[in-house]
Amino acid sequence: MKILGAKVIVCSPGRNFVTLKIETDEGIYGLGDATLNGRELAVVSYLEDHLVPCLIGRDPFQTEDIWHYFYRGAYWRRGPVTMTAIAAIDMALWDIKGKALGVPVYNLLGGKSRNSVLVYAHATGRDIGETVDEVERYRQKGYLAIRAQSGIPGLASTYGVPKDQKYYEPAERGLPSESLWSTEKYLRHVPKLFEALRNTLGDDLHLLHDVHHRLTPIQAARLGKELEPFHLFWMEDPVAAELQDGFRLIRQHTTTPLAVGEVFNSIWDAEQLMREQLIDYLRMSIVHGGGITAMKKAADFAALYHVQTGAHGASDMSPVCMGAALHLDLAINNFGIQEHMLHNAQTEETFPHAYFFRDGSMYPGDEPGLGVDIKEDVAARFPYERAYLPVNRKEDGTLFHW
Ligand code: GCO
Ligand code: MG
Repeated sequence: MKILGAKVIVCSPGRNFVTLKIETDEGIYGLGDATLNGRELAVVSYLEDHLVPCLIGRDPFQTEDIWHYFYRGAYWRRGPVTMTAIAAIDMALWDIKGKALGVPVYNLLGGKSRNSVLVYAHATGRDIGETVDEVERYRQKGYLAIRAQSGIPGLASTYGVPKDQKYYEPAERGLPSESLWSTEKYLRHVPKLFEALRNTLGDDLHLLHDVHHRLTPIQAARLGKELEPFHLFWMEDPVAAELQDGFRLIRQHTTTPLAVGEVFNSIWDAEQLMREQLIDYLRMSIVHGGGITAMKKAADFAALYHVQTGAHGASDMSPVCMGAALHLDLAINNFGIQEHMLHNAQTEETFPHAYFFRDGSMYPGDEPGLGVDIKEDVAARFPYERAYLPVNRKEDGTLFHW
């Protein structure tokens, strides 16, 4: 089998998605997600101008060699744009391999290691009362694990909280908006949120929280300690993770489990964190972590250090990535949990998929390949629209982590 060509499809059914479609001489095609929130067109150019021409004529079964060709062979390694582009190619090739062999991709990765994939949903509210109600609403839908975020008294906008009644969607159309931040107000508020959640909902539910990179190590240590009585499943991205050493300090102070990695694009971003057992869950996604080939290796390395996976699955991972994630989640032994942020109705219409949700878990389905397709005529109805994540400032105007 030979690769005949590949095209990059950009669409915006409510938010922007970039999809790579690789076509072969046997009529089989494969899909890969290439979406990098707010930097979508950089990946489109990287693929169209630099990688796709090198793919023509290759054997799509050579997932390992093609991955190294683009990673090692390019001389310039790593970085989110590069690794998202490589990931898209890798996902599409695994999709082709599965379709050609007539098997779902999980069977090429080791087969089923479990019956179902535990997922967590996002519950947010403008205040503690609304968040408690939202968590309860998700519990009634069957979710066993729920991430809880709430507006912070005295701050006009908060990460994770929708501005109107729609589902939370972090990227906004147009140029970046600006949010305001106060570490003090945040640190005073969050323990009260989890105290209210446990008092109202009891101990059974898995509760998660995303700090979104905003604390220093000693502040994160304080928050982790104050959250210990509420037994969180994890505290996510407590600090900006460039300084891997910073996690030692957090770890010395708290037993609240730590999850990190949604912005990582290479195993080297997490190697020290895993080797020194400074984290409990690796959040790298297939689309930003270099593909199925790279993430299978990262998961196997994590297993050596008792680190489990907890892949990023926000709405900016397209259904193609979600499908790919579920195949890997089902196949590896050290799977922990999968994030599941719902896509809107237009996205569901654009990307028909075999995966489904039932009783708190998800299933990739048994279709050959990844089990996700794209309706190009529907995608064409939703052209690209410039959109960015917000920029964050402290109340005195200092630029801060978003
Ligand atoms: C999460 C994430 C998202 C990101 C978004 C950025 O845990 O789901 O933090 O909300 O902010 O995916 O592109
Ligand atoms: Mg996050």
